[in-house]
Amino acid sequence: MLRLDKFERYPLTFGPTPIEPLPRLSAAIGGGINVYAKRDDCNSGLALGGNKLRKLEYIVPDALASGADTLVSIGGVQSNHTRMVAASAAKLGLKCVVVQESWVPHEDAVYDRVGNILLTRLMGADSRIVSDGFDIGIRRSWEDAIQSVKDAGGKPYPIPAGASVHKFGGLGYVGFAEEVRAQEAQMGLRFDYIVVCVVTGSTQAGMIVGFAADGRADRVIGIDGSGTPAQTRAQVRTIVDNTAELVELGRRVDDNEIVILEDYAYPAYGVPSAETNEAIRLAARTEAMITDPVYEGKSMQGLIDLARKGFFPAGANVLYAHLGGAPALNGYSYTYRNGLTSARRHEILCSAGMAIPNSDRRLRNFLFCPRTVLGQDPERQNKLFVAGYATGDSEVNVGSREVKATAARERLSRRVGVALLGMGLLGAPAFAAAGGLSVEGAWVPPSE
Ligand code: 5PA
Repeated sequence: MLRLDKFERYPLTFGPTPIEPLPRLSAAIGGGINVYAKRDDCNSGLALGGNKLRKLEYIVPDALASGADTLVSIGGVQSNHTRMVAASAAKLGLKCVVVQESWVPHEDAVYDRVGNILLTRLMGADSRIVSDGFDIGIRRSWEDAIQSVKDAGGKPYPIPAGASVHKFGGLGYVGFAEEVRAQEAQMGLRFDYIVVCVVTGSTQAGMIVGFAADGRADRVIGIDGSGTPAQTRAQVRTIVDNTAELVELGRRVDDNEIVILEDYAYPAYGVPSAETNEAIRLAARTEAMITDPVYEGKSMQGLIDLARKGFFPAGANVLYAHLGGAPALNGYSYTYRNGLTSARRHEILCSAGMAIPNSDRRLRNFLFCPRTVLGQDPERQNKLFVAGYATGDSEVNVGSREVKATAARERLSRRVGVALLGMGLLGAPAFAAAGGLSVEGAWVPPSE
């Protein structure tokens, strides 16, 4: 029995979060596993909620007891954590200073104006953007902010990045494990694995301690989103030890019980890969479950990849911990400006009877075809849809010429309305004239 009850908790959440079966996602992933999500993304009415509130519930009593008048914390420009600290401060009637470092090498016209930072500003926090890059450790910029509050005669209460290396940072997710155990009893099942994104570490660390109580510490599969996994692992190790002692776990958690997979954080913290984007779209398309490109999309990508590699035995119950983070999507508007993934385009084109080599990823990325062209909209049936982008890659060009020929033949005989032209966009009007069609065109970016 873990001694979480020793610690005061200030309620910021609605209470236990629902566990939702995801049958359509499970079927789409394959591998015979049953995927469920624990919806910590829907845990509160405070500024869209998320994992940080579970942690802050155990930190706020300490902040109030300290007599502080200002919460001071730190994160990236699109930090969910600083949004949650700003929300807690608003709710408690405290002031709030948050340092927003330039953690992410990502550019979008509205990145520093929408999503998390917009909400943070709305809630009255003093949000200070600085140019320092990504680092989950203790930061000079944060110490400067703490000092600035003191200099102005205030009393700061410091909360580190992700609330992680705070002495009580791990407690909230011990509570998550206790909650899951109670829900398992009600549901009459047991989760074989828990998949969770890890960056600053206290979410996973708390879970590890919580699930260590019933022998499942190593079933908590951390998917690194930091891109600096050695530092993340070291931080998880420290938080596990500290938290285990606080709740009197009564034993040391072994190093091999701390499972962190490093394969999904590429190309960088906060930057989604094509595979992350496919995972985000799959969860959205099958379950209307929205994940973000920084954290949850990467853990979703990890879950999907592990399932497809056979990591989970058939029949396994896999609990995906959805920790929130969707507001950041607004800062990626350009990334998701096209409605369809390359894979989906490929599916659609194949269903229109076109032979497109599945193996050629670059070629698949090259294809573009809006849904409406394929016979759903009679208005557009007589249009030749042309897509292409200029590339110096000769292989792609050779492939596209073949596809062009096939597509054009199909197009003209079946009057489906699709043709693909690689190098030769200029040829489109000729094809169209031959078929008595009008032309629409679009340029496709080389990759998602
Ligand atoms: C974050 C963190 P930990 O930092 O506890 O490992 O949690 C990772 C994580 N999912 C997972 C979401 C939605 C998260 O926001 N976010 C940080 C932030 O500043 O928002 C702490 C990095």
